[in-house]
Amino acid sequence: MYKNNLTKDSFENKILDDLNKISKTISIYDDEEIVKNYSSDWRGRLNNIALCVVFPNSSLEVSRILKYCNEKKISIIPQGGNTGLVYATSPIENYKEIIINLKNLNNIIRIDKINKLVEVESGVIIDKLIDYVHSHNFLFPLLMTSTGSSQVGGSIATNAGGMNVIKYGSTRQNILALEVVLADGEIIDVGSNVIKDNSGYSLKDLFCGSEGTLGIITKATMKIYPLPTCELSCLISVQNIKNVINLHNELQQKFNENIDRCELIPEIAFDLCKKHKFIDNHFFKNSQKYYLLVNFKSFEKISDFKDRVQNHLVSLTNLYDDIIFPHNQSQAQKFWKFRENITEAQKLDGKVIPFDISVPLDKLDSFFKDSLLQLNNILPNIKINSFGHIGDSNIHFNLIEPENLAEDFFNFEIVISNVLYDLVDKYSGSISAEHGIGALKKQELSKYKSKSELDLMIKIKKIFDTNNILNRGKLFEL
Ligand code: LAC
Ligand code: ZN
Repeated sequence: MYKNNLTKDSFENKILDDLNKISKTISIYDDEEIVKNYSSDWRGRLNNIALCVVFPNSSLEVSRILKYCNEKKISIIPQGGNTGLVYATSPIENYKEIIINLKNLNNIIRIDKINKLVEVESGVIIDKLIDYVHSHNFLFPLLMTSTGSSQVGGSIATNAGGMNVIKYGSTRQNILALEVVLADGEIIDVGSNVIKDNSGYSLKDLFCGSEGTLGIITKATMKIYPLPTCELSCLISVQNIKNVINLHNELQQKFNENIDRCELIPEIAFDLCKKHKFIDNHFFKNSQKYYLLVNFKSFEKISDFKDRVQNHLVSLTNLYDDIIFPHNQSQAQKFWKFRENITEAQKLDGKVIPFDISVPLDKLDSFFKDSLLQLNNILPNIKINSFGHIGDSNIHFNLIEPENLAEDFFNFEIVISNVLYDLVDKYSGSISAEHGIGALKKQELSKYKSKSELDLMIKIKKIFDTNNILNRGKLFEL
C-alpha cells in the first residue's frame, strides 16, 4: 500500500510546492507514516492514504488553500480531531486527496457572560473549551465520549450529539454564528450573536451536519449555560426494556429540567469492560439484563435534591431491581468512565458491526424483539450490545460475532444491515442518529431518504461546491 520509492510526478510536485507556500504541508514523500495516521479511520477499516496533510494557521490560509484547490479541482477533506465513526474524514482514494487539518486554529477568542456565549476557532478541542467555560462558572453544553480529541468545528460539521442532548440539545441547538470558508475561498459569516434571529434561511443550520461537503468551518459562536451547583448520578438495574422506558418516563415527569443524561447499559457491557480491564468488578451483587445510568443537575442544595430524587425512586420500586447512588464524586466518575469506555472495550474485543440508530421509545421494545428474531435467523447466537442515549431514543446497536464463527463476521454485514435498517425504517426511526453518513452510510442515505429530499440535498451541494472538491464521495456518490 505504500508509495515507497516512487518519485513525485510533476503535477504533484507543483501542488505540494504551492501548498507549502501557503501553509505547512506534509506529503507522503516527506513522511508517509504521518500522512497515513491522519488518513486513518477510528474503526481501522479504511486503508487509503491522502497525498498530503495541510495545517493552516488562520481562516485566511484556509481560504487561500481552498481557492487554490478549487482552481486546480483538487479534492480536499476537512479534518478536525478525526474521531468520527463513519469515514467522513478519511480519503476514499489513494494518494490523491488533500487533508486540511484544522488543529492549529485553536484559539478561544472570547467569552461573553451577559449574552451567554463563547467565540472560538474551530480547531479548539472540546475538553479544553469545557474546562475554560467551567473556569468562568459556566457550562459548555457538548458532552461526547470523544471530547478529549474532538474539535469544535468537527462537532458542528457532524452535528455531534452525545450524552446530554436531552437537556441541552445536539450541537445544532447550540450554535449562534459561524465563520465558514466556501469552496472558492470566500470567507462568510452566518448567524448572529442573538438567540432569536428570524431573518431568512438559517445557513448556519445548513453547514451544521454537512460533514465538510459545503464549506470549512473556521470559527464558531456557541451558547453557554449557567453552571448548576449540584450534580447527582445513580445507576439502576432493570429487568427489561419496557421497565427501562417506563422508569425513564417517570423520572422525566418529575425531574425533566434536572436530567441531563440518561444512558442505557446492557449486561454484556460489564463483561466487555471487565475483560478489557476498564473496570475491576461488576458494580451490583446481582446482575440484571439492563441498567440505566442517570445524571441530574440542579441549583438546589445537594442534600435537599438527593432527598427528592430518592423519595421519588422509592415510589417506583416496581420498575427496577436495585439502585446505587455513588458515595462520592470519584465513584460517580467511575460509573461514567465505564459508560464512556464501552465502545473502546468493544473495539479491543474484535469485529463489530455497529449501528447508530434512533427508534421511537414506544416502539423500542418491539424493535428489540423483532431484530433479535431476525438476526438469529441470519446468525444464531449473535451478541447484541445495545447501549447509549436512551433519553433521546438513540441506541448504539452494536453486533458482536458469535463464538467460534467459522466464516468472516464481516461477510454478514450487508445482509444484516439490510434487515436492521428495514426494521428501523418500519418503526419510523433514523438510520443515523448522531454519527452522520460519511462514506460509510451513503448507500443507506440514498435508499431511505425520499428521492425528492435527496435531490434537493444534491442541488444544494452543487450550488455550494460547483467543482465537487469538498469531501467528495461523502454523503452522496457524486
Ligand atoms: C458513544 C459513541 C459511540 O456514545 O457515540 O459512546
Ligand atoms: Zn453516542
